[in-house]
Amino acid sequence: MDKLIITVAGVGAETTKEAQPALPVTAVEIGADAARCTEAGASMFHLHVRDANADPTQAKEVFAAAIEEIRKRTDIIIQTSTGGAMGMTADERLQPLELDPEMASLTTGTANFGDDVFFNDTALMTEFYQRMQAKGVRPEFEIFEAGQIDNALRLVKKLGPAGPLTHWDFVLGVPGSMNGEPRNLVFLVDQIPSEGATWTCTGIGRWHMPVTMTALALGGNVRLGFEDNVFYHKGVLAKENAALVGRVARLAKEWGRETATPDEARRILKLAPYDK
Ligand code: KMH
Ligand code: ZN
Repeated sequence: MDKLIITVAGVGAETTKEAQPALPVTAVEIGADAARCTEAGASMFHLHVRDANADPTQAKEVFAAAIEEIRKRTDIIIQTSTGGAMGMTADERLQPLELDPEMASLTTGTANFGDDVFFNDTALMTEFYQRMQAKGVRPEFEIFEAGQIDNALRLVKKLGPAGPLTHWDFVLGVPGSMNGEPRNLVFLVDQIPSEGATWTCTGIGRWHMPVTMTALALGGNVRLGFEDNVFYHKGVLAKENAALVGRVARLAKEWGRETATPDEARRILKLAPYDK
């Protein structure tokens, strides 16, 4: 079994400082947070950024500032979000691709998202996929609902691959979409190709630990962080993203599975080596 890749979704677009006072929002806070997470065992950072009011933005300059601060401190794989925040246009959401990140998220279908709708129709996902292919940015297919896997596989079949393997992230427990019961994760993992594919998953809110433990049992990878869940225990806030990373790293190690360093994760994912 490969070493465990822990991805940190440390910022998000919807989590507020009120809900989690330790949420990193400035470039320096995000850089320092990513470094502590690497130290604790993470190898990838799913990156959203915030403006001066801590509101979500997809502005290229704000991403560039956060990436610069991360890079001063850690070689963690940086995966920029193209999901952005609810209601953003496709052009807004695409901006961080101009910075040539190693990876970017790509949701392949529309989903209910709380009281909102996370809009990703065929035209949008096709454009996003083609832009990633053209730039050599590896997509992470973010799957909230089962049919989104079929959509992603259709894109790969029609337009060709966007790298030597496909990487998937099952996001379970968003109100309005699939929940994080073990049978759902088992079902989704079963739908992706058994060869040339890697996967991670995350449980939203109270689904964080059930999804994590199921992923470890299945030999998959894990995503966590304040975008997805702000609690360490029920009603007890996590002190920082690194605390959530550390717990999963310890659990995996107890089970005989070490965490991957960023460079080891690059090899597992067949990404280009990081040029320091
Ligand atoms: N903020 C959500 C609406 C992504 O980053 O690609 C979507 C999201 C997915 O966070
Ligand atoms: Zn995200």
